[in-house]
Amino acid sequence: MGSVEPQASVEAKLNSGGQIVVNADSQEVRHEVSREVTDGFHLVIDALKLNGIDTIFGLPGIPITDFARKAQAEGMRVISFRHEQNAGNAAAVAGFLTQKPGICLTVSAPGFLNGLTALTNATTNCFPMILISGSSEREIVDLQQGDYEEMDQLAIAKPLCKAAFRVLHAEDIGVGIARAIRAALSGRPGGVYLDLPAKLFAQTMDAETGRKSLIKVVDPAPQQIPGADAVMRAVDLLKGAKRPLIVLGKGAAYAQADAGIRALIEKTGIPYLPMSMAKGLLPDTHELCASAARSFVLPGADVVMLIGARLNWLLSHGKGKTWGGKTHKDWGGQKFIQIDISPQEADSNVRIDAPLVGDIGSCVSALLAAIESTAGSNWAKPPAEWTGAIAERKNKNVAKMAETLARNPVPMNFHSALAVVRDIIKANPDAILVNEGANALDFTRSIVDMVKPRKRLDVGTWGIMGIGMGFSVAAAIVSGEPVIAIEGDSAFGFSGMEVETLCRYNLPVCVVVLNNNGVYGGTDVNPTGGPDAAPTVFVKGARYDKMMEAFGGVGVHATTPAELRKAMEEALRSKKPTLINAVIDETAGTESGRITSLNPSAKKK
Ligand code: ADP
Ligand code: TPW
Repeated sequence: MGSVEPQASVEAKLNSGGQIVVNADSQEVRHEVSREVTDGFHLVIDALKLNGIDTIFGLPGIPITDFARKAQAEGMRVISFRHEQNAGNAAAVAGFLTQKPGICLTVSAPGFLNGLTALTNATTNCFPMILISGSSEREIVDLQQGDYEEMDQLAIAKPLCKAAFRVLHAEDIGVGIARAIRAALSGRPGGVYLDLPAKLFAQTMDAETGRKSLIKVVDPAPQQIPGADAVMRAVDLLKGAKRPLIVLGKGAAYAQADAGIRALIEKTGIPYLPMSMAKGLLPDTHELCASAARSFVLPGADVVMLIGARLNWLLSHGKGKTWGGKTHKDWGGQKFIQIDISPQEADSNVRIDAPLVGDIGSCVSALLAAIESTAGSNWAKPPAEWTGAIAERKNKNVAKMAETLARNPVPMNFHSALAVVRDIIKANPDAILVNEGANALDFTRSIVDMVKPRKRLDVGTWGIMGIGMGFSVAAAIVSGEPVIAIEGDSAFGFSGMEVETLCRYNLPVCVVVLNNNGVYGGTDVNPTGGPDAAPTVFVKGARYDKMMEAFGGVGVHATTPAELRKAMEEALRSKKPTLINAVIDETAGTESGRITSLNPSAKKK
């Protein structure tokens, strides 16, 4: 054979399961060896699938384009967006709706940063989400040698989310994904960053060893049972209350303990106030719902039980005039019970007299059991003086609102347009309502009743603009139900390009842009008389409906409630992506909507 080295011919190809099959054949190796090999791409996909995750929201590019392609080829739903922030918002709200971490996939540096706002917003709102981002070559990033899209992403993400991990070796992918899932779901849910450098995806390893390295996470959100003494402390406070109130927050909606919460409220007869995204946990039309008497029950209550709601700015920090205090710093004197999974939440703003740390399902069951065993059928419902006064206040406010809604001004105002939306939601209780803006948000929240849980998705804890289309896409994809997005014209602009995404996936989403020509309204003028428009004012008479038409969806220009009603009914019937440009009086809004008080320099009307 002389001195010629034997030439091995190695042929690698993907088999149907996506693994690389290597056929090594050489003159010396007479028999053909066949060995299955897998790679980073497939290990990430397999790890996600193993954990029941079947959808990815993202935007492709180096180094994750092939990952997105392969994930689709492996049967995952890969929903591509026009901007990463919208993909991130979609992932976050998918997490809220399904109790599985929503996955957002981005490219390095700029794509990662675009997704980061959504990751941080998810963390702020306690939504479980994982931002998976491709990243550049570690060696070059760490020496700051100027790689393509160079950035130390892990370091940047860390302070902005609940947890952050990086995987460098294919054999660690199983652990990396498992840790990310556990961090997102356990305890208080939140956003997790998972950094996957480009090189990782191409790493290969023996398929069988790879398979064994994956982890199916067992019990990622374990029950957390409250202590018996903590339960009794809470029950004793409730028993002694003359004017009790329950506040339901979006944590209660997330927990999916709907039946237990309803049983607790109906058994105790305690009036309740739903925070925005907890609306519908019990129907807003329930006789114990105190939404229409909010400014009466908060200062009037003597014992308040918070269930999955924080005493942050949305509840005026539990003190001040909202709660009956004399000044904005004064405590109103209420005693608080707080059910929360985070042991650190209590006392964050005011004293919590009875903290109940645990998951809401377990806490509510424990309370019900304790009430049953200590009082049974002798549980004293709140005095009629309290419930009667609430009912009276509610009836008065509801009658006043009905009068306002019945008016039919020209042009439309928020009330006359939202009276239509209220009827449509009433007739379609399974539809999901997405809502953002200032006036568009506040008026929708107070006018449109929700009757089922987790049907209202909005700007949440930060009051962030831009969630509209991302939330709408995810809500339609994960629920299969129709979506109605009520959008201020400014709010819509933050994610408006995703109307193309709605059309591309042919989603049953009806977007209503309440168009009053600007941020809060369209009446500001440039005081200098110069050519620039005032900072809050947009192009007058803009036709947002044409944007939807550009991509093959249905666009409607509505100037009356009757036109709006017809268009919304048709959208729900046809299930076609629809955008209704609802023309609203440009003088109708107030600056910052209902939170003008937080903006000391706001123009008062
Ligand atoms: P809202 O804005 O509706 O008032 P927040 O976002 O302020 O609601 O509060 C939600 C709270 O719910 C958070 O403090 C979070 O820790 C808590 N939470 C989330 N999931 C659960 C759960 N499964 N069990 C108990 N508490 C939960
Ligand atoms: C990411 C500040 C709060 S509300 C709002 C802005 C810009 C828009 C209000 O106008 P819109 O609604 O949507 O037309 P309406 O009904 O009052 O006319 N950037 C971010 N988040 C926030 N909250 C802002 C800016 C803001």
